[in-house]
Parts: sequence; structure tokens; C-alpha cells
Amino acid sequence: MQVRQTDPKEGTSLVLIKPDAMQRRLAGQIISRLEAQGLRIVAAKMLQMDKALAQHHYAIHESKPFFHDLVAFITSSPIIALVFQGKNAVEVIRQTMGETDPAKAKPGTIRADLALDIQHNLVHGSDSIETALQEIQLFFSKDEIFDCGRDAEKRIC
Ligand code: IDP
Ligand code: MG
Repeated sequence: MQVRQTDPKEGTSLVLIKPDAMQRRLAGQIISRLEAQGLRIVAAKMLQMDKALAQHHYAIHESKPFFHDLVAFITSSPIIALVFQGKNAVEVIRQTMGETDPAKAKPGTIRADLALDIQHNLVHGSDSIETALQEIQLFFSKDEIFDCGRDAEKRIC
């Protein structure tokens, strides 16, 4: 059987469909917009983040004034965590999401088109290749990720 090789420029990134997106029935639309960029889902699960996971995931913001509210928001109801794979995945996802503050995000981005405010901005995407690897490990074990290179025979590529 022919095995397709993963493009060396292909990367992976963590995406979280945040509580506001779930409550507003926007999960499908957000996932569609990311798939439309040519990215593929290689891992997915629904979960409710607990305080410890939220504090770890957002540790970089620990000293920010919005940290407490952010942890309360992200743990407030279930989310969907996904790993997307594809060419320049981190950058493509960041561009598709738009800036953190929807008021500043470019038209056509998820946040500009659909988000309500800087906290309720619907979606998380890792901000660098290094961060992506750390964040993916926080949410998924290795055997939950259907990596394209490793699992080409499973025909998700
Ligand atoms: P990002 O999600 O675009 O990477 P970050 O600066 O990493 O943005 O902030 C993480 C999350 O914290 C944001 O997505 C948003 O939900 C929340 N957040 C960021 N800045 C503020 C703020 O000034 N007020 C309230 N919430 C904020
Ligand atoms: Mg960030």
C-alpha cells in the first residue's frame, strides 16, 4: 500500500472551542473555517477543563488582571479540544482566528465575524510551534493523536 509522507513543513497546533462558542452553537462553523484552510483534524475530545488544567494552560497570563476571570470562563462549561495538522498550522490557525480582541480583528476572521468581546472570543489557537507541542501534550496522550505520518494507513491524510 502506498504510504503518503507528511510534508516536512507540516505542523500541528492545539485548538480549543471555548465555552461561548459551544453555548452559541458555533463549534461546527469554527471547525469548518479551519478545515477550509486545508487543515485536518488529527485529535478531538469534548471535556470540561478543571481549574488546575486551566491555570496550567494559561500559566503565561498568571500575573495579568484578567487571569482569574479567564480561568473562571474557560472552566465554566464543556469545550472541544482539537489538534489540527497541516502546512504552517500554527500560523494559519492564528490568521483564521484573528486578533485576540474581536474589535481589532480583520474582517473575515472568526473573531471579527463572530466573537462578542476580548474575553468571549470563541477559540484558542497555540501561538508558536513550541507552545503548540506543550499545549497538545497537556490535552492529549500520544495514542489519541492520529498523526498523518504515523497513521497514513488510517486514511485521515
Ligand atoms: P490569544 O487567545 O489570542 O492567544 P492571549 O493574549 O493569549 O490571546 O489571551 C488568552 C485569552 O485571555 C484570550 O483569548 C481571551 O479569552 C483572554 N483575554 C486576553 N486579554 C484579555 C483582556 O484584556 N481582558 C479579558 N480577557 C482577556
Ligand atoms: Mg495566547
